[in-house]
Amino acid sequence: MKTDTPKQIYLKDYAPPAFLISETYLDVVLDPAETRVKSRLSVVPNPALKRRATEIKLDGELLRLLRVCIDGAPVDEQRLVATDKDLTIRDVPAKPFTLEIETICDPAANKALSGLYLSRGVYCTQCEAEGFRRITYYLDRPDVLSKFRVRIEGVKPDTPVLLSNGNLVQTGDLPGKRHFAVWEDPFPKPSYLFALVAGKLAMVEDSIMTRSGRAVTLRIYVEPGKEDRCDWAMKSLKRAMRWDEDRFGLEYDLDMFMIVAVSDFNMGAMENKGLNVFNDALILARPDTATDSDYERIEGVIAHEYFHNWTGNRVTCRDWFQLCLKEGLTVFRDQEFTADQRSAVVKRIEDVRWLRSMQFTEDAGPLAHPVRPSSFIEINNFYTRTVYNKGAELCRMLQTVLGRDGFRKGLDLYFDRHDGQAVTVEDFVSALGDANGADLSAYLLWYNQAGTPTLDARLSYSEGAKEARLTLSQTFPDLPGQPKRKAVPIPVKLGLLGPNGGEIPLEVEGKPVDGGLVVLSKKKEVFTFEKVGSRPVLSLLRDFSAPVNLNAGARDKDMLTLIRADTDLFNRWQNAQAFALKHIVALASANAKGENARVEPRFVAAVGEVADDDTLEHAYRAAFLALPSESDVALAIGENVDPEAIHQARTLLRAAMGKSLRAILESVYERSAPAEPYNPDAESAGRRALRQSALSLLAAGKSRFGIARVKEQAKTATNMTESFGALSILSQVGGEAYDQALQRFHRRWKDEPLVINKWFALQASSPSPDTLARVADLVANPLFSIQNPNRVRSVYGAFAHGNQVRFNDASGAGYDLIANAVIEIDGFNPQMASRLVGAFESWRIFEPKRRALAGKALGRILDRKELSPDVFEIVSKIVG
Ligand code: 0A1
Ligand code: ZN
Repeated sequence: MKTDTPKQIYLKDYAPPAFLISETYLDVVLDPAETRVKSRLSVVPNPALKRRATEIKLDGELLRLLRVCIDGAPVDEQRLVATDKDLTIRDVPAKPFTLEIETICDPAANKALSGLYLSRGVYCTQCEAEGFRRITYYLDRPDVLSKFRVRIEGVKPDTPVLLSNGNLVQTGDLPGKRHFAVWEDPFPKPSYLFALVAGKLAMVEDSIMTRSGRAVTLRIYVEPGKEDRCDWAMKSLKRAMRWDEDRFGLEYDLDMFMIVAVSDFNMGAMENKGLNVFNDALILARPDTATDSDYERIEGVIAHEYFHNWTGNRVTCRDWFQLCLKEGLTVFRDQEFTADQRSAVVKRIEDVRWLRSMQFTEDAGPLAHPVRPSSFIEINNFYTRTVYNKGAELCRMLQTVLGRDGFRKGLDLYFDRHDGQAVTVEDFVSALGDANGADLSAYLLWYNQAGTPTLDARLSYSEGAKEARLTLSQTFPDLPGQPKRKAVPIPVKLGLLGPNGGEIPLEVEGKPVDGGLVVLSKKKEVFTFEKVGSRPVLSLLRDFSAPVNLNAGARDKDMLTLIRADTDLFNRWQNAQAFALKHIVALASANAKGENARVEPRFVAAVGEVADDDTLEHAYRAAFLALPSESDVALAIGENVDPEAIHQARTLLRAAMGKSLRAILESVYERSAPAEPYNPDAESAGRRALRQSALSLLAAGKSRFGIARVKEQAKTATNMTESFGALSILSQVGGEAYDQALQRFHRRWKDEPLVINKWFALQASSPSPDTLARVADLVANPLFSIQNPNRVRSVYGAFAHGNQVRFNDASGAGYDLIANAVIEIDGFNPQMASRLVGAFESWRIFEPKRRALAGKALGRILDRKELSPDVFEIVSKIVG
């Protein structure tokens, strides 16, 4: 907590560390309120620096300092200066020395969940980004890599399991029911990858043989009694390990890989070397407790954390500005993994839908920042959609330009050059370029500039010359506080469709266009395609080959052709979304003006054809039926937004689809049943997803068939996907059936926190006017705890981030509810508070009355004296 204005940290001020730590020995004696940590550090003046420093400044927070020794001799008080952030030791030797420090920390009091804390009696650590400094004084920065040896001591009955990174080298019993374990990690690592876990944990074990023939033991640790929910996580881990060998030639490097699931965790999971710590929501799954989406997320996050072992751990970041180096690349890798496990096109659709909705919103608002930011107050605020997901898009773009093999060659060179190092985005882009004899430096602009470029496309056709001329140009939106931006290279995958929907071969200057890819490398460029027999329809930005806003000015007729007949499945969906978006915007505007709005029957019919087409995958058809969200529509409108009008417009379109497509949807529902028993695989999940979309539209259209099926499904479903799916549809229908189903669900699952989170989230996301009152009840429910991040996300998070119409309620009560929660949570967990307050990022796009109310709520937060730097940074940017 602080009262003065927090300091900005700048990338341009990066300086290498004055000292390195070649070896780190930690002796941790666990105790809930007084954990004692003795460190012994082998400190070496940084040989790369000319000037020798005479003092060393170590990071440290919330520590009680007991003792400091250098080379075995106590350092007297005059040579020590401790603040609430660091410890400076003066007159240190000019040659390598041993530094010993003894401190005490208080895990039980740690509700910020950064550093060493207790989660339901289990000691665990979270050190990224700057949590290690809450365990001991250290050079807590990613460019200081050290070999760790850790001794953990605790009371055996309370902490029978003692874990840290690397290999277990010694264990032993001690008097007084105590015991210890010593772990050694042979790989030098930065402190943010350190982990320690101790507690009463059950374990599930498996093993895998790496492709070079090394046996690796795989262990998942969970709360006792939850062992039967680890099967999917273990299977996913094994598939991820194999995939990384096959696709990128990357093998695991220790004899053991461990995962621990904990109930209190600020994020999804953490890639600590050899000892990943997970939010239990991303490990535990059983058919009756987890939905298909949970299974897919578990698979993806397990893979993500595992892939970090190379992209993040073996090659790490020089400083936190380079965060995208590990996160963007690792998200890209997990996306590719999921695409291979499931349907590639459906995965791409899911990722693009999310990117457009979430990252484009961030990039268009007050929190916009480059994929590699140039300054920050609190690094924890930069684990963002931009760093992660736009960062992944940049890797994908580079792969598109280099081709899969070229990209692989580039990554091989990156690991050859930089294994064991802490590097920058420039190092990454250079390795990709050098391996392919290409100069990719222009792509660095993508890393350094905020904002989503708009790609304009105009196609003209000359009958006489048989030529199609495509004019591509780019612009950046005005963003307050962002400098003028330069044109970026934009890879554009495209196709031209002939009169019968057939692909016209692309030829420019007599040469075929490889992979249908052109690159716009200036502000504006014209591409002339030859030998085009008749006026073609343009299929643009296939595969979403660059993260841009597309303005193709296409005619409705051409868009409908593409929805029906594009040979590229991704673009069929992309055009359907664009059409739907334009359509809902028009309906909302008519609605706001009190005009009569008419649903476009050609669009509904085209979507119906796709839904009915059994030659297409079920999951793909389900994705097709999902309309853009209300916040997507708000983003497209961009100013003076009336969320009620959007809600009504979207509801109207869904009801019209449900009514007009009734026969198709009923038949699709009947013929898509998955095989029993429940199987979480992609094919069965796709069938369930399509049935759910069909039922949901049928219910929106008030189909008796649909509503009867939903009611029955809510009572009889034997898996969580169908059970919760039915409950969600009932929440749209409302009335007694919904209330009864909610009660039944609660009775059945009240002892299962992960399932009850769904029950909370569903009610908090309801557009119904009584939701504000319900949320007040939910947070008073004994099952709610404001200190548990999953609970906070499922109530406040679901409400603020996922319920546009009620969060932006005309009364302002939604804003007040969240502002109060932010203030309360900031008192103990700033990271969680600052994520929640981010929900206000779009406040300026709403109509004046709502804007005024939101501004007032934000002002109330900013007026608080005791605001964390985390929340201060976000709110001050949002307010502008
Ligand atoms: N590196 C992890 C995410 C993570 C980041 C920060 C955390 O605490 C502030 C925790 C986890 C990942 O990408 O999975
Ligand atoms: Zn990550």
